[in-house]
This record gives sequence, C-alpha cells and structure tokens, in this order.
Amino acid sequence: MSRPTVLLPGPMNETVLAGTAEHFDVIRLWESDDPDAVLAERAQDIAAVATGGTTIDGAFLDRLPSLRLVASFGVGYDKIDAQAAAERGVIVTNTPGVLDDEVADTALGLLLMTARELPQAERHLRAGAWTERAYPLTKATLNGRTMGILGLGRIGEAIAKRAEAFGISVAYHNRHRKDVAYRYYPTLPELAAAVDILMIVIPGGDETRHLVDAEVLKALGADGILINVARGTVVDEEALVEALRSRTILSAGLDVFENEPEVHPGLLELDNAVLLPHVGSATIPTRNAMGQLVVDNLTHYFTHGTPLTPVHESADLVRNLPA
Ligand code: 8YV
Repeated sequence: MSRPTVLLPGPMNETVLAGTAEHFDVIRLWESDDPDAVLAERAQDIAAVATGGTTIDGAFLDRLPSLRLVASFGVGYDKIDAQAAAERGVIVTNTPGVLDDEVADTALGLLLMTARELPQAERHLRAGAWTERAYPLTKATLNGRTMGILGLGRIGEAIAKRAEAFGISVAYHNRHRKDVAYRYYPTLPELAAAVDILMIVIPGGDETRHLVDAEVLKALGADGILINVARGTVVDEEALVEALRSRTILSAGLDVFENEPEVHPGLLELDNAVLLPHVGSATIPTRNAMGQLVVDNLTHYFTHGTPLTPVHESADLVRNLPA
C-alpha cells in the first residue's frame, strides 16, 4: 500500500521532519520555488497537513479535497480555522499536556523577573553602575500577593500549583466555574480588581481578542503586574503601553505580542516592561515532545483511524469515525 501524503507548508522541528519522513510521503512546500503549482499538482494526494504556525483557513482547506487531518505543533491553534475544518470533515489536532510544566516554569520566571526587576538589576551591574550606587529597592514583592489567572486550563493549573508553593494565593476567571479550591470571579474586571498579579493563559483567537483592555488594566491598579504567556491578541497592546506609561499599572512581563515577532515600539522604550521572545515552551526536550505528539497523531490516525489529541471543534467528527 502506498504511504499517505503529508504536506508540510513551512519548516518544522527535527522530530517532525524525521518522524514524518519515516512514515509518510512528505511534501516540503517551503522548499519549492512554486508552492502554488505544487499544491495544484498534488492536491488530490494530500491526506494530512503538519503545521507549526501557517495560517490555515477555509480557502486553504478548499484547495485540498482529500485532506482528513491537520496536525498542529503547539497547544494554541488560533492560526487554524478549526470550525471551517470541521465543516469540511477535517480533524485538527494540537499538542496539549507535554508543554504544561515548561510554560508554567516560564510564567513564574517571568513573574519573578518583572516583580523584582531582575533584568533591569542585571543591566545595572553590567553597565558598571553598582560601584556607583546599589540598584534601587523594588516596590513590588511576591510575599503575600494574590494572583488572578485568566484561563485556568492545564497550563493555568500548573502555574497555580507553582504560585501556591511561592505563598501566592490564587483566584481565577473562566467562562465557567471549575471544581477547584481557587476563588472564582464571574467577570474579568472583578478578578483584576481583586488581585495583585493578572496572569494570562487563555487561548488566542477572535473570542478572546482584546479581552484585557483599558478598563481591566485600570481595575488591576497602580500596584498591579500583568503577565502574558498566552497570545498577544488577548491584550489591547495600545492600552497596555498607555497604562504602563501612565503607571496605571506597575509593570508587565510579556512572552507574546500582538504582531510578533514585531514588538510595539512603545513597549521597547518602557523600563517597567520585561519582554521575552515567545520562549514559553522553548527547550529542546519539550519542543521534541511536542514534535513527537504531532507525528504520533498522524501515525495513530492513519494506522488506527483515530487521532490522539483532537481539538474540541473536532469532537463530533472524532465521535462519528468508523470504529
Ligand atoms: C510555541 C505556543 O511557541 O504551544 C503554543 O501554543 O505558543 C508555543 O508552545 C509555538 O507553538 C511554536 O510554534
């Protein structure tokens, strides 16, 4: 039997490249001089796509009539229209679970960096300023603080566990209350008003666009710290720059940006923002585990007829798969 054809629109990590090459007939679209011609010529063959960041919308899906599965690298899949895929009978998978601890570690690291101004203190030392004067005491401490988690999912829970170990008390806002011991706030402004640290872990996409706006930042208040390890689109970046400039909030630690890798020039100028280049899950072991789950979703689907980790928009399709 011939091997199923898997399309890779863009470059992916070694684990995905090696794993797909071992099991499938692979099209490396980014290496082609004329990707449109390749897509048109091979459209009938392509049974799956493995992707890590390419936008996949209805128009893209319509070009691939034999497509059955889109295996996405990463837990967030806001670049993929999973609803449009479901309407066309195409299952989408992501890589949940294997990156929770890594992203939670980054979130706590970024919180420490932001609250205690560690990058600024290190810059002070490297600039030779320590011999002139001690680095100023920071206004913020993590002792006795409260963290509000926006989006208490798997990564949110891993962050909550770490925060508790730091002696930080945890509250959260989700659309629905969960069966957890943390205090629940039914609206985001109420959560923001009640906490010292607002931790964003909610998925991106249209539904959560600019959820953290000027009103939420005002509610967080002058001692408030904003941390975002989710998607830049969740925050109204213009409003954030203004809130940081006017000290409406104390500081922000950001791993993600609205137009990344472009970063708002206003953020770059501010001394009360700590900025990381989207490194939440960026270790070799974790990225390899994510890559392996992409490959495993593909092989499991083509061997057993079911994917391992479908997204919720694909739930009905998966339920109706032949046993
Ligand atoms: C990765 C992420 O940076 O999983 C996600 O949703 O944002 C990160 O783990 C991203 O998937 C890399 O392409």
